Amino acid sequence: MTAYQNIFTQVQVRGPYEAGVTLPVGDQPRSGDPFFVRMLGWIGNAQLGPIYLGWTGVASLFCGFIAIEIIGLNMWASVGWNPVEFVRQLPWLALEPPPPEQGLNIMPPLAQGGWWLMAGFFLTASIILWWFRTYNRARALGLGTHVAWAFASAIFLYLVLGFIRPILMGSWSEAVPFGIFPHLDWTGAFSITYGNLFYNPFHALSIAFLYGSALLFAMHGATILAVSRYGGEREIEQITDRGTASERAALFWRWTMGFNASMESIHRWAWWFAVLCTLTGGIGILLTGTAVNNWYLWAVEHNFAPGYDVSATYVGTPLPVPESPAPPVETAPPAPAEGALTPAPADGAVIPAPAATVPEGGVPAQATAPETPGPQK
Ligand code: 07D
Ligand code: 07D
Repeated sequence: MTAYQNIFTQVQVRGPYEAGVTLPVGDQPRSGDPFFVRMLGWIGNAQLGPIYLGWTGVASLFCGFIAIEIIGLNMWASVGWNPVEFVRQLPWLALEPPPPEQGLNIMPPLAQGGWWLMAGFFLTASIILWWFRTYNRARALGLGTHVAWAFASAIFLYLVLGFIRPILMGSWSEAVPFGIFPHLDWTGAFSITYGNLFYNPFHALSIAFLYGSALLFAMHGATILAVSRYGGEREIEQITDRGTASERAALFWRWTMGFNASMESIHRWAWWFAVLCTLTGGIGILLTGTAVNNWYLWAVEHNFAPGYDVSATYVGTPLPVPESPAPPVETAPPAPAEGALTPAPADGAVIPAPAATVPEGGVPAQATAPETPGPQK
């Protein structure tokens, strides 16, 4: 039985090289002589090549190379051209977008985001050229263009993050920096700046589709591996021939959950989950700072987040500590209730801390939640 718990491809069929279908008139020939690599055969097809480059492929790689070059050289310059420091600090190095005072200037000084704009231009050109490649190659093979449209959904999020939203906000400084940890810092800061992205329903949808994609992928991958002893991976024949593999796979889920996807529909599920992850995500980012400034306050307004008083004063009456009477605690009078948050002083001054003395041994447990009514009758 364990022989069927296959994780890596165990059988590699070697035949003549697969040359591929005849290319449409006007297309360039495929380049490179194909050869077999056994280790590639463990994780995919053992045949490597030939590859179709075409002009979109060459142009995309060229633009991608320029972008990486600009980013890399800027990062290297930022450590004084020291190669050791460059490698050591690489995850923390950044190429930042223009500062806010440059607005949407497309010709800022190079050291003030000019390089960032140039790198962004070439990276975007590279990605879009690669999109055309996926579209054109699918057409050349007589396929549907589903891969291209799924990729377009990811490109939509990428463009929202670095191009469309910054334009709507009127400043390139809103865009994401290039850099491994710097782009994570940006992501964290973005969430905090706009009042916690968890309260953005589109972020929630995007997460649901992300997690859903992982779950579906696991279910589908596991199901097909589980029936590979019956030829389950030969999905096309299974759809038409109704072999035992397909039917057992379907029965497994019908018995487990009462419902099963079909051999075909499981791939529609997967496509939609993946596409909707970045599509809903892009909508969520597009709304942030443009239509909604603070997702937490938005959630309070829409009754799905509690409106705390965060003015650092105690709210509610002190609760007695079990077994001992609560020592008197001096608390400052509560701040005037002006909406959910105490507004920051207009002159930028620090909000004065409320006067509160802490008795020796710490403050006793305080009721910070609003008082709840007694049990409903
Ligand atoms: C496995 C397919 C292969 C792709 C890989 C990525 C580069 C970047 C560039 C050094 C699943 C290749 C990486 C070409 C090198 C320089 C300057 C895809 C697979 C292996 N992120 N992000 C990563 C990008 C955003 C976030 C890793 C790109 C948003 C979080 C990698 C973009 C936000 C975390 C990376 C982009 C965000 C990451 C691994 C573009 C919100 C992590 C990615 C173009 C969505 C994780 C240190 C991966 C990590 C991570 C690349 C955008 C958040 C460097 C190219 C602005 C929270 N991101 N990211 O495996 O380990 O993807 O970070 O939009 O925790 Mg990111
Ligand atoms: C980035 C699409 C563009 C990529 C392209 C690829 C190359 C390289 C090279 C192959 C990833 C180009 C490729 C150039 C090719 C080689 C070698 C897709 C991209 C075109 N979040 N969050 C999401 C969670 C928090 C924040 C999405 C979870 C905090 C921001 C996703 C949690 C804060 C943004 C998600 C969590 C925060 C997001 C991304 C948990 C930070 C976004 C979906 C459990 C403190 C993005 C609406 C995706 C978005 C996004 C998940 C927490 C910030 C579902 C699970 C509260 C700013 N978050 N997040 O597919 O769309 O990205 O938000 O805490 O912008 Mg989040």
